Amino acid sequence: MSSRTVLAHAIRALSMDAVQQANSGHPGAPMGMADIAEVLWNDYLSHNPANPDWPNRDRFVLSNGHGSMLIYSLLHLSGYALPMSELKNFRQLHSKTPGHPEYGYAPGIETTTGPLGQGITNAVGMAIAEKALAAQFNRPGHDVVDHHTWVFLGDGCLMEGISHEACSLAGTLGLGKLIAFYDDNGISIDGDVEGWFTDDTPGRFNSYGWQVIADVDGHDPQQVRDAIEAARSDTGRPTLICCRTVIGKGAPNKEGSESCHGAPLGGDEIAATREALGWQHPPFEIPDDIYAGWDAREAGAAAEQAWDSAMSAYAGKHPELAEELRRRLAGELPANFAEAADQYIARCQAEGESIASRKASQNTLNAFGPLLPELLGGSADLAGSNLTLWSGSKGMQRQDADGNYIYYGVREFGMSAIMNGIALHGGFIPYGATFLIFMEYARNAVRMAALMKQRVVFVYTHDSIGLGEDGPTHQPVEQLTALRATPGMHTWRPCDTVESAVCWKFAVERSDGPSSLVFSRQGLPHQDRSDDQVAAIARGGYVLHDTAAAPDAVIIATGSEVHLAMAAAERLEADGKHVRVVSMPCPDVFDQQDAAYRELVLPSDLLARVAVEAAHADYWYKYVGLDGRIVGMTSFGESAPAGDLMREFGFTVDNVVAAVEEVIL
Ligand SMILES: Cc1ncc(C[n+]2csc(CCOP(=O)(O)OP(=O)(O)O)c2C)c(N)n1
Ligand SMILES: [Mg+2]
Repeated sequence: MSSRTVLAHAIRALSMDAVQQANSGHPGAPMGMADIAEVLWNDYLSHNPANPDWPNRDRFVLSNGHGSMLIYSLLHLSGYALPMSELKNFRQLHSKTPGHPEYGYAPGIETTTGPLGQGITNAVGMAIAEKALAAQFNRPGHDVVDHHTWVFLGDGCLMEGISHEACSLAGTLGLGKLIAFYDDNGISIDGDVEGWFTDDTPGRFNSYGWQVIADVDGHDPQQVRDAIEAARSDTGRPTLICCRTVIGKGAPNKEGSESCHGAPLGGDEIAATREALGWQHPPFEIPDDIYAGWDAREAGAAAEQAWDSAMSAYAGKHPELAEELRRRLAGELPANFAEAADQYIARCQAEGESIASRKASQNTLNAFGPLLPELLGGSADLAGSNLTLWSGSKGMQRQDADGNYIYYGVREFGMSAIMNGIALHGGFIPYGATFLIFMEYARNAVRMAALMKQRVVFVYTHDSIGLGEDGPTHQPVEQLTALRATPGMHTWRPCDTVESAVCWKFAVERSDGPSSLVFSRQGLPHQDRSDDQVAAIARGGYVLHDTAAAPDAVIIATGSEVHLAMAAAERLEADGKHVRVVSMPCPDVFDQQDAAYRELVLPSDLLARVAVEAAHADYWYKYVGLDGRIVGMTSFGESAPAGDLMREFGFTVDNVVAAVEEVIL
C-alpha cells in the first residue's frame, strides 16, 4: 500500500498534467488540497462509485470549483465511471470534464460549482434537506437518512457575500453534519490576499454558531484526521476546519504564489515538480498500487449494502413510511396529485373569485400542500407579503427539524442557492419567495437552477408598477425579460385564480427544470373559460376570447393586463371590430407547442398584433413583429397609488384600444 503522501501526489500529477494538456485550467488548488482530499476520501467519505445516486451517500461539494481537476482526479482514482481518457480530454468539447464541475456531466458531481460562494450555499441546502428528511422519516433504531455533507472552499468563497447568508443560517439551524474545509492558502488571483481579505475567519464562523477548528496544517494527514474526528463528534453545529495550505504544493518554483492559481505550470516546472515529488511516472499513468490505495468500490458497495439492509428492517417495521421515503427520493409525485389538482383548478373556474394572484397562489398551496409533503417552502422575510405560508406550514428549526417551511431571513441569493441544494439532494420540492425585484439579488442562483435543470419553484410577488406606493426601487421592469431569457426557465405570470393554480401544478409536475411563478400584489378579475380553455392554459398561451368572424386583430396579454385586453376587445367589438384576446401566462411553454397549435392561436396571416404587459416592452416584439404595438414599460416606475401609475404609464382601456386601432389596416 502506498503512503498517504504518494496517494496525494497522484492528484497533483493528474491535475498538473491535465491542465498542461488542455493548456488552460487551475493546478494550484488541487495540488494544495490534495492531502486533505486524500484523508477525507480514503478514510471518511461514505460513497459508492458504482452507484453515484445512492440516496444515503455523503455529499461532497467542491465550492472552489476552479479546482475541478481535484474532483475529476478523485472520481477517477476512487473508481467512478470516469476513465483516464476523460481526464486527458479535460476542458474539451463534449468531454465529461468541463472547465468547472458541471452537474450531470461526470458521475459523482453533486452540483455545478465555479461561481464562487454558491457551492458552499448548495451544500447548506443539502444539509438542510438531510436534516429535515431525517426528522421526517427516521424512527428510533432506524436512522435511514444519515449522511454528511462535506465542502471544500477557498478564500474566494469566503469573500463572496452569499457565504455569509448561507453560513449564518447554517449556524442558526444547527446543521451538525455539514463539515467545510477552508483552503487557507493566502492567495487569490490578484496575489497575496493580505491586501483585500483580512477577516478573522474563525471568529466570523464562531459568531455564526459553528464549531471552528483553526490552525490545521493541511499537509499533515494526522492533523486533518484529528480535525475530522472533532468535526464529526459535534453533531449540533456545522464545522469549519481551517487548513493552512500552500497553493500549488510541490511545484518548486511556483508553489505559494498566484502564478499557479489559473495557468498551466509549463513543461519545465512540471519536470521540476516530478523531480521534487519523486513522481517519475509519465503523464496520465498511475501505477496499480496507487489505484489500489484509492479504490473505494468495495467499501462503497458494502456501505450501500448495509444501508439496503437497514432499509429492509425499516420497511419491515414501518412499511408505509418506507414506501413514502422511496417515492420522495425518486422524485415521484403522489398518484392522486394530478387528478386532485385538476379538480381544484375546475373549482377555481367555477367559483370565479377575483383576488390578487399572490392570494390565489396561497389558496393553491392550501389545496396542494396537504397532497405534497415534499414541498419545502420559504420566503426571504416576506411571508406575509409573498403569502407562502399555508395552513399546514411548519417552520424547520434547529431543535425540531420536522418541518416543511424555512424562514430564510433577508437572504434572497442564499435562499435561492440553498433551494438548488435542497433539490439536488432529493426528497423535496423547494419553493421560496421574495418580491420580483429582488430576484436581481439572487439572479445567478436562479440561473444555476436552470443550468442544472432542477425542480425549484421560485415565487415572485409584487410583479409590476401595480404594487404602487413603494415606488421604482420596488417596481420590476426588466426582470421578466431576464427570467424569460434564461434557457430552460419557465416563467409564469397568471391572470387569475385559475391560471395561478395551473402554473403551480405545472411547476410541481415539471421534473426537468425550474419555474418562476410571478404574482400580483393587487386584486385581479376572474376570467370566464370553457373546459377546453381551462385545459389550454397548460399550453402556455391560448385564446381566451375569440370572435365569430375572422379576427381583425389580436391582443396578447399576461397577468394583471389580461383584463385590460378583454375590456379593450369588448369596446372594439361594440365598434364592429373583431378582436381576439390571447392570454399568454408562459411564453416559454407556448413556444414549445407544436407549430399547428401556435398557428391556431396566433395565425401567421394575422399581423395586426398588440401586446400588453406592465413590464419591459421589448420582449414582445418577437410576437407582435416590428409593425405591431406594445403597451409596456420602457422606463422605471414612480411612487404613487397603483391606479394612478397604471394610468400614468398607459395601462388603460383607452390606450389599448388606440393601439389596436393603429394596427388594424
Ligand atoms: C462569483 C465569482 N467571481 C469571480 C470568479 C473568478 N475567480 C475564479 S477563482 C478566483 C479567485 C479565488 O481565490 P481562492 O478561492 O483563494 O482560490 P485559490 O487561488 O486559492 O485556488 C476568482 C476571482 C468566480 N469564479 N466566481
Ligand atoms: Mg486562496
